[in-house]
Amino acid sequence: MTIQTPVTRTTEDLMANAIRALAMDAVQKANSGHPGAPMGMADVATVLFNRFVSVDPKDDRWPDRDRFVMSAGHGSMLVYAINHLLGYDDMPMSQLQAFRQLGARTAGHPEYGHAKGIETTTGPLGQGISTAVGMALAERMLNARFGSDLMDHYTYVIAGDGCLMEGISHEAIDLAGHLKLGRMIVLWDDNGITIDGGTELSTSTDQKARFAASGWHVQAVDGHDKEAIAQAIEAARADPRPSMIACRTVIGYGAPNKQGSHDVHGAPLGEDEIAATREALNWPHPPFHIPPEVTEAWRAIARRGAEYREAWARRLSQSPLADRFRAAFGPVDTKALDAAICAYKHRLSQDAPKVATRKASEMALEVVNGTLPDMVGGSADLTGSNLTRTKGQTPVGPGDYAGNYIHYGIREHGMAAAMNGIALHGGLRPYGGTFLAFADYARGAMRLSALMGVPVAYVMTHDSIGLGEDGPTHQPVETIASLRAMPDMLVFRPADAVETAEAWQIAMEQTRTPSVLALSRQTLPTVRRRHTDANCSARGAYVLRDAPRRDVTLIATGSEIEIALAASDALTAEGIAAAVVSAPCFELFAQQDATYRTATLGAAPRIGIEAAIRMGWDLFLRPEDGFIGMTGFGASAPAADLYRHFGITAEAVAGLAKRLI
Ligand SMILES: Cc1ncc(C[n+]2csc(CCOP(=O)(O)OP(=O)(O)O)c2C)c(N)n1
Ligand SMILES: [Mg+2]
Repeated sequence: MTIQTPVTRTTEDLMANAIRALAMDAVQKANSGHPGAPMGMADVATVLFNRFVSVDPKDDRWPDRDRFVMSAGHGSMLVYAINHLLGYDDMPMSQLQAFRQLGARTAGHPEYGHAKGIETTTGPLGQGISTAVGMALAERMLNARFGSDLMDHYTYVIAGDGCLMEGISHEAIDLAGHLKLGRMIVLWDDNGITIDGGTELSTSTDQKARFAASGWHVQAVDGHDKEAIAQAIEAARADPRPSMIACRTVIGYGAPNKQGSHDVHGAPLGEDEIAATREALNWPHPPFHIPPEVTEAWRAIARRGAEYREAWARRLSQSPLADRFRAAFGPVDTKALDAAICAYKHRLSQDAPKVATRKASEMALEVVNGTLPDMVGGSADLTGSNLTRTKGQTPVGPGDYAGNYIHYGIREHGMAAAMNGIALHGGLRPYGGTFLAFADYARGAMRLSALMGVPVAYVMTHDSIGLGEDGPTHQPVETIASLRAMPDMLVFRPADAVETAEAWQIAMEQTRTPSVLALSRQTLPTVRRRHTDANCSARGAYVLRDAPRRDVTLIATGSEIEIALAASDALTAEGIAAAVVSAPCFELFAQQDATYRTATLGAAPRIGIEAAIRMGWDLFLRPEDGFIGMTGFGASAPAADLYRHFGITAEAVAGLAKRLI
């Protein structure tokens, strides 16, 4: 199709063409990347920023800034171009010229933390729109706490056909519609094209009807008609429902021979087509050159944002809630947490409760939530099983955001992404629960927690065959190993109430690392009977029961500590000295120095015990050492029968120990 070249060009046309030119030139220089989406959505993005978005490149952490999420992360050049044009000091033209190169901030997909103004990592389609739900929810929750003077912004999302086809988008749209997140505005790049070709190859969904069915305000516009776009955004902001604007666009708009085709989705245009595009757009400037008047027009947006931020800062300084607000956006009070957890552990060691670690988690959360006022709990419809809701917590509901507990519904993936969004937004500290086996349903977003370094806490109960009768569909055997395989994620499997409290303390002290707490359904004894102020779990593994000498070292986690201790008792009765090492967190143990690790593990034969597969245990076990655990899926039966059936017993451990020494 041909594009019509307007006779006169408004400033916004030039601003949009600057995005197009930078996108096609950067992709060409990198010889890699996606010019189609940035060129197609350049008009929408220009109108959005020029007329609506409040950000201040001089203070990219300003809490009340509008959030902009490029959910179609392959269109990263749109973000880099805009951030360059707005004047972010870490996005000079040299960064655009180094697009997709090692060490550049301009990674293939937008990476949170690499450059200012990137609100979340996107690229896995569907994550951005779902993370944005958490941002929009956090905004309303903080608005309920601090009022519109301090928190009153929008969350804008550009989503492509891919984002809307991904299953997670359904969870996100459903949740946002239910919660009436009216400050969330999704601009759908309705270009009818994905990688394989036209969208008719793979979808027949009426997206507008889908959003409307979930309670969204829906509009459709020509995504190249700037006045229509502006009017639609205006209406979206005014409507109390979350809004979706279907922006009918031409992918690669401006490239006369390639636009409108999947050829322009993810490959450089080529020198000839770039020359033709310059001609068609009447953009005579050389690559990476933006005329000063165009830059100036973009900088005016930044100046407007700075004025808004300054006015906001004045309101904050005069607000009686200023200290509380700053504390919410500041670091966790680790001193208060340490004091509270220490006192609580003291009581536990004396009381020695016999409770499941999921119950112990609830008990620890009473302490944590009582100490840290910004905690936000939740569960994917398993509140009574995950035990994630503490006494004072009240639920968040449609239009009612004063609470601090979120019923995420049966949406594990959406919950995890929303928690990322809440954590990224700042001001609140999210945790949420489901069964450990369903970590697989949440994994895409959990992986982004780790990659971005956001300290979300995942409460994952029913952590082994020990859950019993629900059977192998619900019994994780490979899940713990797979989560341990994920870089930059702390996986805790505490043995008792004391270790569970310690795990919560460590998780809440993290500033850049998410945590998983794998917790038992079944009751476990308190094994840490001697109180220590020190957090023993912080070393990852430690000697729980020492032996006068080491004939064998039994290393276990979680519910299998009880088995290790029973085996140690049996062996001791036979004159065999068996030390027991508790290993609640492999990742933290791996960080200890060699001296500590050697002293903890000893030179004697070792046996690892965990009701899960062996993968990952090489951190503790040498080839000649033994392992008692699972080799396949579980079964449906009472827990005690299952442990016997799969040979995870004190007798089996003692027998293996005798064979090894
Ligand atoms: C979860 C996930 N699956 C697959 C991909 C690979 N991928 C990147 S872009 C894309 C097509 C996206 O189509 P659309 O959102 O319509 O983008 P457009 O082609 O219009 O730019 C695919 C399949 C991905 N990035 N994430
Ligand atoms: Mg598309």
